[in-house]
Amino acid sequence: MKTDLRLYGFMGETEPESGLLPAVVLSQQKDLYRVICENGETSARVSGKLRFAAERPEDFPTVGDHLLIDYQRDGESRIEKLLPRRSAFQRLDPSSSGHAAQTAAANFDYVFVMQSLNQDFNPRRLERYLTLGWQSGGTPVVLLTKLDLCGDPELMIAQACALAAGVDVLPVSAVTGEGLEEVRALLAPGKTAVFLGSSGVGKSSLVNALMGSEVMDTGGIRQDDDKGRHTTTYRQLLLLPTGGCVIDTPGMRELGMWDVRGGLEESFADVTRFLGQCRFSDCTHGNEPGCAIWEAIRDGQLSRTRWDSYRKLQKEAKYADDKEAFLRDRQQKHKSIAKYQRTLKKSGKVKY
Ligand SMILES: Nc1nc2c(ncn2[C@@H]2O[C@H](COP(=O)(O)OP(=O)(O)O)[C@@H](O)[C@H]2O)c(=O)[nH]1
Ligand SMILES: [Mg+2]
Repeated sequence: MKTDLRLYGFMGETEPESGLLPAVVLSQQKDLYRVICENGETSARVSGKLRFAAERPEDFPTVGDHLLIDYQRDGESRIEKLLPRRSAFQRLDPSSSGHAAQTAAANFDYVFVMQSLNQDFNPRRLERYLTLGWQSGGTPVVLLTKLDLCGDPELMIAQACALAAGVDVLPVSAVTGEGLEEVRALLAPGKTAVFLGSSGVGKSSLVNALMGSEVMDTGGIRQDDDKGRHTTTYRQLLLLPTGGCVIDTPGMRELGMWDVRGGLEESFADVTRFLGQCRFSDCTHGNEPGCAIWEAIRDGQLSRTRWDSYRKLQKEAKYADDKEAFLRDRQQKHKSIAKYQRTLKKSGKVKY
């Protein structure tokens, strides 16, 4: 029987090119991919042509990506084409000393922003995750985990709801199963969720609870262990018995702020609605007269903490931008220094 790729979120939006089959990436270990196509699972590598055409690290496939492959029944298939992504997480590529983006997961519908109710709950981090969530193109959903360990979750739930305006907030327990029905209801067939949360928050436990079996190791085993000790490094996109999919990728932990400007607009709508309303169009929101931000803070229409958080995240986003520009400038400078030295050498003014 042929595998129905619609279960993996592939809606057949493209005309397959002659001889190529649509496929979805289940996992990746360096250059080797595990993908699923109508004939089932197969190993695959990027073709020479696609590798040659790839200009940036983002142009390489990642977990959740939709592809066209040259299927080989025996041996490795070849990935010939990467199809457009409807959502993606960029993270700073650790091998590039933090100045290039890399895609960590693609084509998900929901971003499960996870914090635990017993010790991990941190409003500032929640804001950061929500911003990243919006920016990815997915819909964030807040999952407050370990409900069974928290005697009085009401305050934290209310706090999360206040920060995450317009976003569902679901308290869950992987141990008692409370709240799992609400999570399953979101993950209808063809829908995919990706998890965003610190180590130990309960991502793998939730995957196991949703799967109904122990597919993931839990309990703080290092997830990005190169030796592949952890099952997460092997299997990253999982099909749930109820039809939806989850992505629990080890790379999500190192997510840096990349370009969050789009996400900031949405997760800080309560702040941005006051922007552009100051007396001076170039107001820096310092101590100029007629600053709409400070008026809103004084009137109690805008919270000071929210304004500070917004400024902080904005600065981080700018830093990521600037770092790129900085490196470009530096490279340019080195080039012109080298050119200048060559001219000097030719003119005989200096001897090396
Ligand atoms: N009591 C309780 N413990 C949980 C729950 N979810 C996870 N844990 C525990 O928290 C620890 C970390 O969970 P794990 O799923 O490995 O977190 P991950 O690092 O985010 O994948 C493990 O010891 C789990 O048993 C929960 O809902 N209730
Ligand atoms: Mg885990």
